[in-house]
Amino acid sequence: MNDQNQALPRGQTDYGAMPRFGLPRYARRFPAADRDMHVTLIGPAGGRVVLPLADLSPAQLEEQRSDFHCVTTWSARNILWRGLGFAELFHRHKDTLNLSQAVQFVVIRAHDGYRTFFHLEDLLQPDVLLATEREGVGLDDLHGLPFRLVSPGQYGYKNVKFVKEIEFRTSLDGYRVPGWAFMDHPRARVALEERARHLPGWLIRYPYRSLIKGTVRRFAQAWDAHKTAPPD
Ligand SMILES: Nc1nc2c(c(=O)[nH]1)N[C@H]1C(S)=C(S)[C@@H](COP(=O)(O)O)O[C@H]1N2
Ligand SMILES: [Mo]
Repeated sequence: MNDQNQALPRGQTDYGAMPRFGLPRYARRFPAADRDMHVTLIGPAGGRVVLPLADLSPAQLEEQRSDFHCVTTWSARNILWRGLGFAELFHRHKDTLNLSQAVQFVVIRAHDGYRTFFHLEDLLQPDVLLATEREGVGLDDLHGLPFRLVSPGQYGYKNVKFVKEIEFRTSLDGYRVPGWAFMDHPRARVALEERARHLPGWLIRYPYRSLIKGTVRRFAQAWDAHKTAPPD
């Protein structure tokens, strides 16, 4: 994963950079600069742990270089992230949050309204981070302040920006996918080309690939407008 010469996963193309990207409806959402600078962990019985960004010490953070794979087939290689190891976070707060064997799912919600769900085992992989820095600088509105999930084995849409809440659950009852349900695969593992539910990954590459150009443009235009907007 760290080797630049290593082949990309099936269906992916090196984009050379990491453009601002996502579902079109999130293009114009910029979680306000004064958002809460903490992440809330929620247990299945409603227990909560609040982790303020300001309380993290450099000694707690891990560094990682990894490739990033958007489901629409663009990839960005060798990105440097720093953050809290997810497994470490899980084990540290397991007892306080009552995270028994029955907890098998996780829902992550973001400040821009985005959300997605996980099988807990995918988040306990050793390369999953709750990142606070990218390329040596703190995250910003572009790539997901205050916390961003980095899960290199899963497609970009599981790499949640602007993380607000991490909820540990025993079931997915009552959970609603934010967009079309077929687009949110429960696992979204890049190695298995799990791009979408019910459809073979290789098939959906083609329609998805055609969306890249327009989406990058839309997200870049929204960002430019946001940067040049006069302050309220
Ligand atoms: N909160 C939030 N997280 C998100 C998204 C989003 O729209 N909102 N889009 C996802 C998708 S589809 C991709 S490819 C990456 C894009 O990350 P970037 O804008 O930092 O390149 O963020 C993912 N995480
Ligand atoms: Mo994506």
